[in-house]
Amino acid sequence: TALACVPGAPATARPATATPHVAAPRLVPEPSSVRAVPGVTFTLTRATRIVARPGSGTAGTYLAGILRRSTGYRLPVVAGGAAHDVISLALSGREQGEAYRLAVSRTSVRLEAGTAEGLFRGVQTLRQLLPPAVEASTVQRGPWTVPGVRVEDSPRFAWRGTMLDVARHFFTVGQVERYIDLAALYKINTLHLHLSDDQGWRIAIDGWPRLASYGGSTEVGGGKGGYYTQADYTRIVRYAAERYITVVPEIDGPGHTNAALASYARFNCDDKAPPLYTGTDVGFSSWCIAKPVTYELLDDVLGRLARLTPGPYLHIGGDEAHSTTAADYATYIGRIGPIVTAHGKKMAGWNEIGAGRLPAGSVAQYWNTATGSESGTRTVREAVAQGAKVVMSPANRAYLDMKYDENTRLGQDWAGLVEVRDAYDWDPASLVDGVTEKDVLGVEAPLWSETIVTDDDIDYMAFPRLPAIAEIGWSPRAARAWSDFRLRLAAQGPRWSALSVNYYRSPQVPWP
Ligand code: TNX
Repeated sequence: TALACVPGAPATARPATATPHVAAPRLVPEPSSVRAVPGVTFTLTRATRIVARPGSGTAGTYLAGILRRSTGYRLPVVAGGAAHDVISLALSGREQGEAYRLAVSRTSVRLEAGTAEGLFRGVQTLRQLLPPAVEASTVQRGPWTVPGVRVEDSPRFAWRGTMLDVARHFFTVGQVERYIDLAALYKINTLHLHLSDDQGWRIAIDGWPRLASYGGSTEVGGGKGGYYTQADYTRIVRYAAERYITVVPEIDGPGHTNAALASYARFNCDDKAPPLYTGTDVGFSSWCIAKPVTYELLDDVLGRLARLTPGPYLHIGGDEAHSTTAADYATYIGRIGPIVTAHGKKMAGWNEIGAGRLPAGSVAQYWNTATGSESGTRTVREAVAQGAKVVMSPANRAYLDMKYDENTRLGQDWAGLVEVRDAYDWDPASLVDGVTEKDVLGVEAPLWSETIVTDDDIDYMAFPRLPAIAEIGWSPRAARAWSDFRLRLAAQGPRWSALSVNYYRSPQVPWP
């Protein structure tokens, strides 16, 4: 809007209720409603206390953990008391689910929500209202001011995810936890872990020890790979849960199964184990559809994961099964669905699963680049026709492993180059004919790791595109505009610097 061009005016598209020289808050994702309270600021001091009322879960201690490191203040978390110089977190009957409201006055910051999860989402907004240095891991100089503001907020979609491919390159528990914290700042609530692929099997399964010990022993490029013990996986699940993030584990099949096929000769139709694979081709492997052992294995694996995973979904992959006939593929989906259901979970899978018979409550994750009624949209429509919901991850918009431009050192370009604006400027409810708002469960940004090795690599590809996808998932359609988003994104740059996030300084964004 024109406002953004007026010096001294708030650089966002909101009404100019803020007093001059007090910039409107620059939040990502944009809340449903933000009203500035002119002339008011709250200042966090050495004496500030965090009042976390009963039922507020981890939100208070999580906030304290962040604020203590950078402010050096004690910031005790207490259950009640003082009305002044406090940040208070309380449950209220006015909101539900992830919704929250935040009110900043001269003497207090008041956060309320219907659930602990809602309070946790609200804490992320409060972090972004504080100066960027609040994100540092060492003590910084204040003042620690929060602009006077009233925020009312709730998410547009229930599933706001990111996927980490720990199969092509293995990432340690610590690396996954670091990524969880960065995602939490943008109100991501789902972590999809791609636990198996041709290049590696990454989770120990009782009774099938060679899956992890041999199938997990390498990765793309021939490095030493790795796998999670069940205790490791449980640590990740718990760490995510403390941030109100649901883990969705994926065991891919019938394609993308070479690491498992290499681990046990009897999984193969010809009883011969192929060698381990460290390249980046796709589509060459398949479970043996006719063999009972395939389903004995899947029952054990999915049963184990169901018991270790509190969330409602098991992701069964189903993508790019180019070495499985169409008839075998349909047979396979028809058999794996009831296995997932028998273990008390709902089935998620890539959009191809729409070609098979889906159990009630299934989720199809759309990764194709086709739009409208193009042929590549057929399977997701078939899934919707069976009552499935859709998570949108179109590769040319939502894939974090696509290069930004032709100079990007990391990543791939088979789905095109994906600059920040490409990642942001689309809508999940109007991409595919027959997949409308009511069919869309949410959005997800997958980070495939053929070229991704270090934390710096993860950061570079995820930031700033993960926040773009997170906003698509959270903010009301009407609140989203690229011209405004790029300014709010720019304000995140100093926060990422304080967090030591190696982000991509896109030329589309006016970084400070
Ligand atoms: C396609 S998209 C894949 C992955 C690759 C990715 C690389 C999909 C469901 N499968 O196996 O890692 O492209 O961009």
